[in-house]
Amino acid sequence: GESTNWWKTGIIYQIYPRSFQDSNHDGVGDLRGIIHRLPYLIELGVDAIWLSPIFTSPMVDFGYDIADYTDVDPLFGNLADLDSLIEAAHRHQLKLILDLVPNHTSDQHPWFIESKTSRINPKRDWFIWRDPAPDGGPPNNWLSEFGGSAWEFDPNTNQYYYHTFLSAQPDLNWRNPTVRNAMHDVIRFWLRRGVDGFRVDAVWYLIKDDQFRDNPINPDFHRGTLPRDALIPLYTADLPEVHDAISGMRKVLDEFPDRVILGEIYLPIERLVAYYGRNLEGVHFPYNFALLTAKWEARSLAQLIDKYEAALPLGGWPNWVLGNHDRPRLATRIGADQARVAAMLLMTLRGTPTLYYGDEIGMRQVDILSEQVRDPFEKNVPGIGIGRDGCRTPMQWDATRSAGFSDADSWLPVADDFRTDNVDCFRKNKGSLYWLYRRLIDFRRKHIALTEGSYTPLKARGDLLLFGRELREERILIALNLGPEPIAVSFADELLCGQVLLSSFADRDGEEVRAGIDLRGNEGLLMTVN
Ligand code: TEU
Repeated sequence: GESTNWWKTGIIYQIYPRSFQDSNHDGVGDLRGIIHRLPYLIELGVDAIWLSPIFTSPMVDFGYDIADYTDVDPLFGNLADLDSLIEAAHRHQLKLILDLVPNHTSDQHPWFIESKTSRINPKRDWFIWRDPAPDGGPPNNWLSEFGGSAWEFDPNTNQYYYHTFLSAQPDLNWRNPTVRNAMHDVIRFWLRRGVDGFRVDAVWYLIKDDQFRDNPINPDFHRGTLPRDALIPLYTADLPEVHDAISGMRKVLDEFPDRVILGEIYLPIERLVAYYGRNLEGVHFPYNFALLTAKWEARSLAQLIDKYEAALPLGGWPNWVLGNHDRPRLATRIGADQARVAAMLLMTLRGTPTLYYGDEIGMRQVDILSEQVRDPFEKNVPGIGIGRDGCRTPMQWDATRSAGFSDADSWLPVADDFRTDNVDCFRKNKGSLYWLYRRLIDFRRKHIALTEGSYTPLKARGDLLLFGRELREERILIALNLGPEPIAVSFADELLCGQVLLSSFADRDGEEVRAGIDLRGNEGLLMTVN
């Protein structure tokens, strides 16, 4: 039924394909590599894999600049490899989600190459072209997310084209119905091939002001100075017409049974939830990135969770994220001790968790020497400390060369802790973060209160965050200690007793809980109570 959709009860695992597993000795991950590592994902217990883009691309933004939406880049393999991956994944009840990048193409995409040829080319209006300002400069003050003006001059036709990101990523014109249809065909192409859905890139940017009005000047626009919420440009993001464009894609998706469409949207919660659509005709859920920037403190977290729960539209399904390929690694943000507590939080909150590859082994943000920087964003806007290479380093499988990721030198350096911090070592150690994830994932599967149950905030005081998940007669309590000092938790007023299902230190299974319990520093506890 509706309430047991796989994308609601399941766990999504994000793979950055360049960095997961290399199979052809070029130091870059690929599809065959992912197939080879499927047993790992099955053992971990996740339900779906989302692949960052694997399509034909000059790789200026590592695949987020697409030159052919319906083919696989040779770096990653070919269509037959993708078919094999779909088939192998499905054989093990794993779903496969692809990354759809509808906002922009590569400047090497045939659509753009054609569009560039002349002002009267039939594809001219597939992109956003404007005359120069009277002084010959850009048409208006719109800025690129990746630094500088968002307009690039084309001397051949004497007009500028618009790019939200790099100039190598021209924006498609989503006001043009032909563009929409072309993207709908892309969606159908992959769904027919058996893909289970899409994570849709940068979807809040799809529509721009049709009068091309200047954005209000924001001196803090450049990244790193403010949380992103304060930086939403008025005329180039989150415009009302974007919802119609999204529901158009959703309709196509709904031509196929059991598929999912998830939106990448960085907006404050009040604006984010509009992306479910007024009648849930938008994305199945807009990614909730609140925990990526949240203050790691009990009261702030509790407030954030409450705010999100309260903002959800009726029937709108929640979700949570602790890391992705654009943001600094969790273990570095909050520290290795709290990464265990965070694992427990992610796997016990109400809503679909998305787990970023390597976070299950506590991979850290890697310092990249300036001469080794690969991220075009970091190259364009250097020195603001938010480069993305450090969270995209090779998966740490074992203690051999390139961490078992490749038998060649890897495209980004492997973290220098890889000899001790890797899957191979952690698998042998039942007290590891890896095993904590495995057990949490297993509990999530066994206790439907954790997937379909209600969420009840109970306490957020000092370093203690306490909440409940409940479904029919099953009642689970989650107590998290966000600090290094022990905490005595008392349930006296609630007359609770029960037993420990799991400590984040994995050494208290089955312990009795009577009217209260002691938490050690940095400990999380999962308990059943009656
Ligand atoms: O990111 C969109 C986005 O919001 C960027 O501003 C992102 O936050 C950026 O990486 C700064 O940290 C998506 C992808 O996730 C990103 O990897 C791509 O570079 C971008 O779209 C362009 O396709």
